[in-house]
Amino acid sequence: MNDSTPPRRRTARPLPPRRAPRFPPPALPEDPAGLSTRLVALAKERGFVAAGILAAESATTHDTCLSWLGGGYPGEMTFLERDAAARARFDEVLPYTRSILAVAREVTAAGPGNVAKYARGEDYHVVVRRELKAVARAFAPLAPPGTHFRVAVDTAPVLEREVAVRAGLGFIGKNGLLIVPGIGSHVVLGELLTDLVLAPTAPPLAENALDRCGACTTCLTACPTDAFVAPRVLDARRCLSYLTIEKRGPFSAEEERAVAGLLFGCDICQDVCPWNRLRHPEGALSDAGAHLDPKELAALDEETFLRRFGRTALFRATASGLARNAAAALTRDPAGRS
Ligand code: B12
Ligand code: SF4
Ligand code: SF4
Repeated sequence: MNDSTPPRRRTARPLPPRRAPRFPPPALPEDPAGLSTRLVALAKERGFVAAGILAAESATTHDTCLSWLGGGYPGEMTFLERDAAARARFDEVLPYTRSILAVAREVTAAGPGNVAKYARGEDYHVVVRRELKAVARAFAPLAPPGTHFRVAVDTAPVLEREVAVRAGLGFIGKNGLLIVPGIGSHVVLGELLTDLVLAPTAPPLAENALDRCGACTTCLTACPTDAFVAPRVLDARRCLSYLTIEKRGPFSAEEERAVAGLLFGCDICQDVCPWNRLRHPEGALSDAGAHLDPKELAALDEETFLRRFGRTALFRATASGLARNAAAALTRDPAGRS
C-alpha cells in the first residue's frame, strides 16, 4: 500500500439548468415484471453472461466518486472531473431515465501477453454497443409506444460498476472490479437506459452484504506499483493501466521502469484473483493479439496506427502513447522479447 494523501471531499461543478426533454416519457406498462424478465432473457440470448435491471433514481456512490476525484487519484483523466456532476443522475444520459438494463460480457481472451486481455480482438465498445442495440430492437415491439432507449458502454458519464452491483450482477472485489460469481472479473460492462418503468430484478442492497473477498488480499499485494491506497481505492496515477493507456506525454524514469514491458493495460490484479482461476487458469496459452512487437510499435506513425488499431480498444492509447510504451519496453529489453 502506498501512503498517498487521503481523499478530500470535493463538490462537483454544477450541471447547467435542465433543459426540457424533447419527448415525454412513455405510459406505465401493464406488466413491468414480465417485461423485465423478457429483457434480461434477450440480453442473455445476445451473449451477455450476466444481466439485471435496476430502477434508475440516482447514483448512490456519487459521494465516493467525488472523494476519489478530490484525492487527485485520477491524474490526467480530466474527463472524469468534467463529467462528475452528470454521473450523479442518469437522466443526463437519457431524459426521464427510469430503468437500466446492466450487462456484463465475458472477456474470453486467455494467457499472458503485453496487451491486456480485454483489448485483444475487436473493440469491446463496438461489440457491446452492437449487441445492446440488437437487444433494444428485439424488445421495442413489447414496450409501450414512445419508449426510448440509449446504450452506454464506458464512454457515457455512468458509474458502471455501481449500476452493475445494484442490478445484481455481482460484487466489487478489493481490486475495485466487478466480479460475477461463477465467471470472475474478466468482463466488460454496458447499460441500456430506458424511460420505461421496469421491475428491478435484484433486491435492495444491504450494506457490506456484498463483500465476498473475505480475508483475501492477494490482488492488493500482487500489484507491482502498490497502486491501491486501500481495498477498492485505486491511485490511478500509479496504475500500469493508466500509465500505458491514459497518460499522455513522456514517462518519468520511475514510470518507465514500472511499466515493465507492458504495451497496453494490465491484468495482474485480476489474474491472481481466485474468482478468475477457474475460467482463466494459470498457464493458459496466449491467443492472437496477446503480444505486440515493441520494435514495430516504436516506429508507429499515425496512418499505420489508424489502420492497425482503429477498430480496437488500443486506439485509446493514441499512436504516440503506444510508441512511448514500446520505447520503454525496448529500454528494458532491447531485443523486444518482453
Ligand atoms: C477511469 C477508468 C479507469 C481508470 C481508473 C480506474 C478506477 N478504479 O476508477 C484506469 C485507467 C486506471 C482504469 C483501469 C482499468 N479498467 Co477501467 N474504467 C474507468 C471508467 C471509464 C470510469 C471509472 C470511474 O468512474 N472511476 C471513479 C471511481 C470513483 O471509481 P472507484 O474508486 O472504483 O469506486 C466505484 C466502484 O468501485 C463502486 N463500488 C465500490 N464498492 C462498492 C460497493 C457497492 C455496494 C456498490 C454499489 C458500488 C461499489 O462505487 C464506486 C463509486 O462509483 C470505467 C467505465 C465507467 N464509465 O464506469 C472503466 C471500467 C471500470 N474499467 C474497466 C476495466 C476492464 C479496466 C482494467 C481491468 C483494464 C486493464 N486490464 O488494464 C483496469 C483495472 C484497474 C483496476 N484495478 O481498477 C471495466 C471494469 C470491468 C469490471 N469487471 O469491473 C470498466 C467498467 C469499463 C467497462 N465498461 O467495462 N480504468
Ligand atoms: S491493473 Fe496492474 S497496476 Fe493497476 S492496480 Fe491492477 S495490478 Fe496494479
Ligand atoms: S484477489 Fe482476493 S481480495 Fe482481490 S478481488 Fe480477488 S478475492 Fe478479492
